[in-house]
Amino acid sequence: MSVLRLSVLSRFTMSSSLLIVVVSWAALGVNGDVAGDGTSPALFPAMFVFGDSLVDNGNNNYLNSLARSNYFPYGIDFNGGPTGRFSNGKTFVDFIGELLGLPPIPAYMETLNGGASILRGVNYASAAGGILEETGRHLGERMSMGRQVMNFGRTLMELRSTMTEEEALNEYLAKSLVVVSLGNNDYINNYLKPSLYLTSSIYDPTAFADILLSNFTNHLLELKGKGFRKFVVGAVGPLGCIPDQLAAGKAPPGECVSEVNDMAELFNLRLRSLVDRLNNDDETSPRPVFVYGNTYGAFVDILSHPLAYGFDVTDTGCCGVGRNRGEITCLPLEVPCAMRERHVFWDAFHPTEAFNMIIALRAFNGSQSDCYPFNLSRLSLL
Ligand SMILES: *[C@@H]1O[C@H](CO)[C@@H](O)[C@H](O)[C@H]1NC(C)=O
Ligand SMILES: *[C@@H]1O[C@H](CO)[C@@H](O)[C@H](O)[C@H]1NC(C)=O
Ligand SMILES: CC(=O)N[C@H]1CO[C@H](CO)[C@@H](O)[C@@H]1O
Repeated sequence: MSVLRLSVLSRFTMSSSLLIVVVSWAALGVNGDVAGDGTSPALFPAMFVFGDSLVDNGNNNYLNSLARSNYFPYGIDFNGGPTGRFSNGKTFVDFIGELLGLPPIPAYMETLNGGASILRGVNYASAAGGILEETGRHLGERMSMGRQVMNFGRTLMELRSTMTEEEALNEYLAKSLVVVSLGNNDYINNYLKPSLYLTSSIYDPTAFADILLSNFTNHLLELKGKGFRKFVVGAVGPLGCIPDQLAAGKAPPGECVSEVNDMAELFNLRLRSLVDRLNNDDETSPRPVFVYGNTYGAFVDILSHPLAYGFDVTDTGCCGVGRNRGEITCLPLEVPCAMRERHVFWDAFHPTEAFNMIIALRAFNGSQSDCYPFNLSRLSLL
């Protein structure tokens, strides 16, 4: 961590406000010595993660799936090499865990049969998985949101046998953080693939966003029903800007595919309203709190002012083949670009570790435009 922190410091010298954030991160003692030993006080007792390849930390290694990344050069900057994370290094959830003072959270598949401790949280995320069951089906096995929530049910049974005092378990669940980051695949591996999926011939973008949100809400309420109270739900990213979409040549040079970004914005506006509705309508006690993580806004900000964040390549993967290095995603043993930390995108679909860290910092201690109605640092105090 300390090496990373130094390189981050020098990278951010152009942006004094970010520099302050990074320095205060260091002051918090978030480094290899403190975080990760599992004994330091954390801001939440545990973190449970539901998501897709942006945050999958190895679940798909155990599935019969084309969406896997447990090979070099994935993990080239990760201590220990390839793990199944779709990045050169850490995911934004890894960084959020560090900022919160939590030890690394195991992948769900690694917790089965007592393989890893579940007490500080579990990550259920699965590459190619989406809100809808069918999403990503052409890539093979994956775990949808519904399946991930079901899998949490299994963890909960185990937690019940560990924490036999009902009150202690209830308090643990109510204080734990739930991170949900899903929906990207319902676009790129469903709605935007009309030759493989029917959704775009049945629904216009508004109706599709409504279907997604209605399913999403049901699953979220299911998690609430199991006792969770603190949720952060991530926006869908500006998918029209990823190398995979740029490689299709549907945008003028130097621009993103605006109709794809419009779809993501439609979804995100509704997601933000959903957060308001869930926060205002719920009278149960303890009152649940939902936070909207505006990864879309942060992403667009970084793509519009890359130099301020230390990036100079915003439209091309660091690893991958063809136009924008986005026609074929990062291949086994492919030699990636040299300046990984100056690239926003690692492969055709996923950002680099350098980018992921900024997103995590903004979720942890960003303003209302990053994290609405407030950031994770505040959420931890409730
Ligand atoms: C969070 O942000 C506020 C306002 O920008 C700043 O004053 C504070 O030091 C930051 N805290 C941490 C822990 O980074
Ligand atoms: C994040 O929330 C904390 C705690 O409420 C607050 O002190 C801080 O200013 C917020 N960060 C920003 C950048 O607004
Ligand atoms: C789990 C869930 O909510 N599934 C629903 C998703 O949306 C479709 C269309 O509205 C419903 O038919 C499913 O039951």
